[in-house]
Amino acid sequence: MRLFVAAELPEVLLDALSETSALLRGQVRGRYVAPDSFHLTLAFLGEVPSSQVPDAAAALDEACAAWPPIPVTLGALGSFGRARGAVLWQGFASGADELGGLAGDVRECLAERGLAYDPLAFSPHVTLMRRADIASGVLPMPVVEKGIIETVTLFRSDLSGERPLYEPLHSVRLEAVDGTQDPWR
Ligand code: 2AM
Repeated sequence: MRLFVAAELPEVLLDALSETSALLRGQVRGRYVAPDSFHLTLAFLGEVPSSQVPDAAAALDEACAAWPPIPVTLGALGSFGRARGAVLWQGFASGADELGGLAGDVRECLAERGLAYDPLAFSPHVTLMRRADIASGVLPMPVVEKGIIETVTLFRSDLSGERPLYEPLHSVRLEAVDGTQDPWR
């Protein structure tokens, strides 16, 4: 099965990303990611035998054990690939270093269990569109918002239907070690 590990996004960030996506709809042609599929990929494993799912879940548990919830702020729009067939995403204005640390720990714990992942350097982003034509026109200003990342999930990606379906297989909550209520302070 096709697996990846992603941080789930709180409602406040999903709403802001949906608003950015709605602004783009008036201006950019391409395939829009459905708002209920927005996520922040930490590690992409690709095809993995189902017998190794417990190892991947254990890697997640270990990697996340030391991480408290991570405050983040959405940032600028960016793109990967060709201007007439781009992956268009929204990045992070704050929290990127912590997200990089978490992604590094997830990847290390996967590797320790013999699980391979795409070694491309981690670049925190939430994909809003694929095959976007951004060659002409100006992109709108994205909606930015603050939120707290509290859940990391192992997903199965099912590409057999009209649009990708992401099925959560195992989730870990990031817990504040000292009982701090407000991670912004
Ligand atoms: P994305 O993070 O840029 O959106 C499931 O395919 C998720 O894993 C998608 O969110 C996808 O891109 C991400 N991903 C990361 N590396 C990938 C790769 N090499 N192939 C496919 N998807 C990848």
